[in-house]
Amino acid sequence: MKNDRFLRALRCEPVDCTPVWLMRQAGRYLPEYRATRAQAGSFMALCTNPELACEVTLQPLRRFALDAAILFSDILTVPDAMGLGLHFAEGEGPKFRNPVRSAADIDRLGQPDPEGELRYVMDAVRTIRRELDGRVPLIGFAGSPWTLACYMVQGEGSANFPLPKAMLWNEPQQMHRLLDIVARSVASYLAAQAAAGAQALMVFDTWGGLLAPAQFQEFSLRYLGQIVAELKADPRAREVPVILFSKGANGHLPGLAATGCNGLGVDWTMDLSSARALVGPHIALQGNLDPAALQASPEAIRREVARVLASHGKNPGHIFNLGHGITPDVKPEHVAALVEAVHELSQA
Ligand code: 1CP
Repeated sequence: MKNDRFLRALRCEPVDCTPVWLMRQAGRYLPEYRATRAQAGSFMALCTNPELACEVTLQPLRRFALDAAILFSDILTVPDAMGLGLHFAEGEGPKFRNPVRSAADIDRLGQPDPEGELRYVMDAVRTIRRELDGRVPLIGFAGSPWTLACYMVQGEGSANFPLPKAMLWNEPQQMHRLLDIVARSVASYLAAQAAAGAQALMVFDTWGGLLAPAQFQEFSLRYLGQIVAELKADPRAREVPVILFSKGANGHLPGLAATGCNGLGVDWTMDLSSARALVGPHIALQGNLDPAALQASPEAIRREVARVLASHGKNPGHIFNLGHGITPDVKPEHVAALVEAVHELSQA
């Protein structure tokens, strides 16, 4: 590995400067991504073609001195492989043809074979590892059971996901049956990504913050813990560090840390100094610049980077990232300013 800063920081070992990667670093803010997506014809055509998925994974690394690559795919490939029929209507977000609305719908769900229905993802991981040639580590990922259940029950994106929320109060046993099969599917999918070459694994719990504390424990945290436990018991994944990111749930960082994961994502609503005080020194923290700061001038971005770095301080275990994904309206020059500032200011 030519650049192992990201993996060292994830193990809370000393680094020459703070490693940085960005959620959604491959995506629509890059003109070369838009060109490759147009060539593929659709987002799913891009995801299911390992050569093109590899190409868009590498595009941001050609422009910026990022310290990790993240597999180009989507969290919704797993429910698609469970039979829900993912599609993207032009100009709209993802939708499922067969959402989960009843006990009978849950009975029909199968656990996908990562080297079967999801083989295209494993082939993308193998292709990217070969093309990266040890330059930087590759991060594999999946959605959390709760976040995937939100889309599976609602059938599409939503601001507050009323249907899955109604299910958790009206039919909690059905929601648990759904979360359990999704958790087993996600654990086996992540272990297979590790076997195919992913060097770190991240679980995106984008909608964890929609839940009140008691529901967060019961419907999100419990299944995140089940996934970490399964990965740590699997010889294919045992040595591969796991990062959990529950957006909007910074108050739950101690519970998330207690799962035995190696790193935690932090959104921008809590300072890293406070997050560190909650979890102690032995777990890495990843974050947490407000993604909207990328709209500001390069000078302002540099000041905000300095503030985030100072909030964590010089102690080991910080991976710089945004508090959520890059939006499509961001100028690539502003991303360049961010990455440069992280490396320069953390060295000084
Ligand atoms: O039009 C396009 O080109 C599609 C836009 C797009 C992209 C670039 C989607 C559809 N997915 C992705 C890639 C993607 N998604 C990655 C790639 C790696 C990288 O970070 O560079 C990752 C990690 C994801 C994960 C993902 N997909 C999450 C979790 C992280 C987060 O941002 O909160 C979620 C919630 C999704 C669902 C999804 N997929 C796509 C969209 C537009 C959405 C959001 C839908 C919604 O809630 O309305």
